[in-house]
Amino acid sequence: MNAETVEETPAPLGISPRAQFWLSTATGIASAIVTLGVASVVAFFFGIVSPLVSVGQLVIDLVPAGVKTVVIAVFGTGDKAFLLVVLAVVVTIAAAFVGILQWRRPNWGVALLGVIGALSFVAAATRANATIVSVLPTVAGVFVGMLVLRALVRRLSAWQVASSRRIPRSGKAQGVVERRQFIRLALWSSIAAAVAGTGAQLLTSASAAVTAVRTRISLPTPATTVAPIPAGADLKIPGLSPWVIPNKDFYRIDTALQVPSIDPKTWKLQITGMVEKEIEITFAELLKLPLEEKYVTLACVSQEIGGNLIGNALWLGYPIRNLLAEAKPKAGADMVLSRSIDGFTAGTPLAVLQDAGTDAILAVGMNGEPLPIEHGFPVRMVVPGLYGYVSATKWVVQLKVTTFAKDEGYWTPRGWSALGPVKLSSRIDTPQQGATVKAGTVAVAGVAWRQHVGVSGVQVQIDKGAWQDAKLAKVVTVDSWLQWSFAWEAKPGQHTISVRAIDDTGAVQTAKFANPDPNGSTGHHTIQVSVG
Ligand SMILES: Nc1nc2c(c(=O)[nH]1)N[C@H]1C(S)=C(S)[C@@H](COP(=O)(O)O)O[C@H]1N2
Ligand SMILES: [Mo]
Repeated sequence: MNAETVEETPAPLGISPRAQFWLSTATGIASAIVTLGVASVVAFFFGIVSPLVSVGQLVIDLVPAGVKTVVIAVFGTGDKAFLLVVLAVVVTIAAAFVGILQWRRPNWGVALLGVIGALSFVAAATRANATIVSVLPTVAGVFVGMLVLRALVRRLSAWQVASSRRIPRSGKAQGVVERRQFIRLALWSSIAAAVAGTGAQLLTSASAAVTAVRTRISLPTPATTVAPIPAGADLKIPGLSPWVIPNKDFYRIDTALQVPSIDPKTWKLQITGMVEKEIEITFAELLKLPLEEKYVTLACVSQEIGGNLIGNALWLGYPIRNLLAEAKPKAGADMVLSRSIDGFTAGTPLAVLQDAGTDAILAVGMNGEPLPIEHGFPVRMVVPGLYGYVSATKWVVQLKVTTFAKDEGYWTPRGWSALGPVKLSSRIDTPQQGATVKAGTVAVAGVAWRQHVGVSGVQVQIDKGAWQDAKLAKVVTVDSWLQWSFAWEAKPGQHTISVRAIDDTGAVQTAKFANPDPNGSTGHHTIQVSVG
């Protein structure tokens, strides 16, 4: 063996360009974790929402209605999870960019972080009920994030400089100490921030205190109760939605990224605006009033034909008309703008809320329990016959008597109609679209609704044949949906099944297709099934 071949080729000096790229990316991500972690902890201590939530909320409020409709159509009630995933991806890319920039051009990364911070500042400052305190999490998080970003890039430079030299005798690259210092700072700062931030987020979103208060509430016995659900109202056919949807399965739609947690002790409702007498009522006072029970089906205007943004529940509450009668709306008023603590608003015709036959209520109970937190605890509105976006304000804190000319609800400037009466509609629950069923008698069943008007007939059409009457379940109230069933003699092959409803005025559900926006979808729910 000859001496030259034994000699090692010297290791390349410095950090390779590719490693520099990834290390500076990691630097940016570590700084982002620190920024968000510090912000979440500060937010927790002040009992306010963290920047990620306020930025997400701003996105929700700014996203064009069309995009939102698509997102809701695709992800349904998972729309917020989708937004969070998108936000996480955007934050990661932005963070990587900040790190790379700071590495290539010192202080540019810090400046970019400042710009991103400014956006978050605006998001926090423009939220409903924003105060000086609202921007503290952003300011603190961005400040500490900037310090960590600078420190990390400095250490990375020190490592780079040191590793460009050789250890005199061995010829190996130097910089072991600097490398260790960089990795230590990057790891410890991001682990500490991630743990503290996640802890703070969990404590905030679980709103442990309010959850505990809610479970201790015992609702008063209603002054007016409903009879038990009559036999025959719930057909109990496998695959058919139950007539009353349990709270845990009830659809949820709102713009709140973080569910408001309201302590009922501090809750009050104000009735203001065009009234002779302003009224304020506390939760304790509300519970002392004679409460009424009502079955009402709540429906979302965003529901596609055949969709499931609809549910029927037993609500407990107090008629809004009684409170309005006390406040005495002034002449000329035609709308009540209800406001949630989170800034959401709905514009409801004053006449509907005053109508003795409509039973619009301030609800405190849902299916025998206090309202679940995500369904509006402690108090929400429920108005039979109107889509949720113009009537069913959750976490409601104010009713402003006003006019449609002067005011508009949250969704109106976003392209949805100011008025939102529920349209006559029906749905096939079983069999499901694309199902294979056995030849013979098949139970086709579903629901039909036109709250506050009532449904008097449901018809089924097989393969474009004649419309045939379905059997209706027992009607409990015109304010709730109605189940129906149809015994279909299924013959082998591919078949199409459509459904339409007829309301109590004799109107037949239109076949004309319409998208949910601006005021509710129309068309017949139609499914394809194979009979084997
Ligand atoms: N505060 C608040 N209340 C709200 C909303 C909202 O975004 N924020 N969305 C409304 C809409 S669009 C619907 S369909 C119903 C849904 O009520 P649920 O989530 O209890 O089913 O709530 C209404 N009340
Ligand atoms: Mo809705």
